[in-house]
Amino acid sequence: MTRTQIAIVGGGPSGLLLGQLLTRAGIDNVIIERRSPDYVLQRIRAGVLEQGTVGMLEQAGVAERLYREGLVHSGFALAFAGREHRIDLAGLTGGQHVTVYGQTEVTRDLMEARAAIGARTIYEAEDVHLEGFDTATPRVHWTKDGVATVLDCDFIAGCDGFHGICRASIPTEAISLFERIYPFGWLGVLADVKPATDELIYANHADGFAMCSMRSPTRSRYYVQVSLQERVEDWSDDRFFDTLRHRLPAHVADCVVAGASIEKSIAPLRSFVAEPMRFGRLFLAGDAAHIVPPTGAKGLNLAVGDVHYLFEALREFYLEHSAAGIDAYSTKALARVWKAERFSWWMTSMLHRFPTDSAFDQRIQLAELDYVAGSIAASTSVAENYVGLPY
Ligand code: RFL
Ligand code: PHB
Repeated sequence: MTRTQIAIVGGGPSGLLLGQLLTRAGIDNVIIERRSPDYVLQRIRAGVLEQGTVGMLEQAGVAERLYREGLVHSGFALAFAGREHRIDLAGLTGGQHVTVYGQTEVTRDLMEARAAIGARTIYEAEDVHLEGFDTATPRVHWTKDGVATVLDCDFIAGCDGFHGICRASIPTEAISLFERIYPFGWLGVLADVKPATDELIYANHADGFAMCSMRSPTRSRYYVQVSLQERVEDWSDDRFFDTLRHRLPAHVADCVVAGASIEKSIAPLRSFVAEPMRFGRLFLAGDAAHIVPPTGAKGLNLAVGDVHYLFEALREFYLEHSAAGIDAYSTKALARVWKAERFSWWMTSMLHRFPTDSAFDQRIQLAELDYVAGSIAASTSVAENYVGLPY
């Protein structure tokens, strides 16, 4: 039997960042992760970081490479009806921007920092389960290499993603779930080709949404909306790039360089929130508590926002001997979460083709985009949400 102050279940970006902040504040923690480090690093996901996220990574001491290699973007484009409208993030928000830096890189930086600081991480932990988080003596159990371990702790941080066990361990009568499942997914391709444009493009097209993103000046990330019945095996690289080009404005399509995919996958789109984010001595953070469709680039940023609130609460508990922060955690985090849920839902609704859409619905989408393009007030609203609401 071993002991720690905070048992962190899940070694994705939420768990790793929380662990790094706690360790630097002198608060002992152990991360229990079901997968191997390589597996965690191979999940290609988010690419856009809010300034608040970058600030948190700096606070954790892991922003050096990000500052060197991350791409600062001060705008992005909405494309629709053969036109393009640039959202001038910097101009509309008093100089704010976002940084394009892959989640895989954030994860790698955090893993290396954790190894360097000598904090404990258990990878490939099997049969992880929680006990007594509604008492003063919570415990986490797991098995590794056939050996069962029990970890005593003060608190458990449930950072184990949407399919994790932490949220599922909370009695159903103590938790409310809010969900919207969208009738489509995103087929994403990563390829080592020069990006078509300098900034990201979100395109509304009668045949479905498409978007252009990137990871570096030589690595592109593209997505097209597909129905949930589609199988990745049926999408050759040629078919993908033909579909992408068809849905982009002609002058952008001409700049798309097709290349062999180094990753190709379909992600379903979902909005989901679990309330509250605390049950006894268990806190939920990141995808364990909420999911957004990727259209607003908010998932990873929201996870980091939760970690901000949770770290401050735990720091206050240990260093200032006050439980006020942990008592306020769920309420504070959820207020910001719901605003990002709204923005992500709205961007998704405005940009995708819904199978049930009538001609009326499609005209309304175009009117909405035209309104955003023509109104400083509407563009400012998009910009301030995209760069991230304050903590
Ligand atoms: P993660 O990354 O899912 O990590 C959870 C970790 O917990 C482990 N785990 C367990 N460990 C122990 N015991 C168990 N029983 C466990 N069950 C699970 C898992 O192995 C994993 O290592 O959650 P976390 O840390 O909260 O991070 C959330 C982000 O990963 C997620 O929100 C973003 O990737 C969402 N997202 C985007 N977010 C952005 O902010 N900007 C973007 O541009 C963006 N693009 C995206 C995205 C997500 C996508 N997909 C595929 C879901 C684009 C895509 C396509
Ligand atoms: C990405 O680069 O993977 C990406 C960028 C912006 C989004 C979603 C995904 O809104």
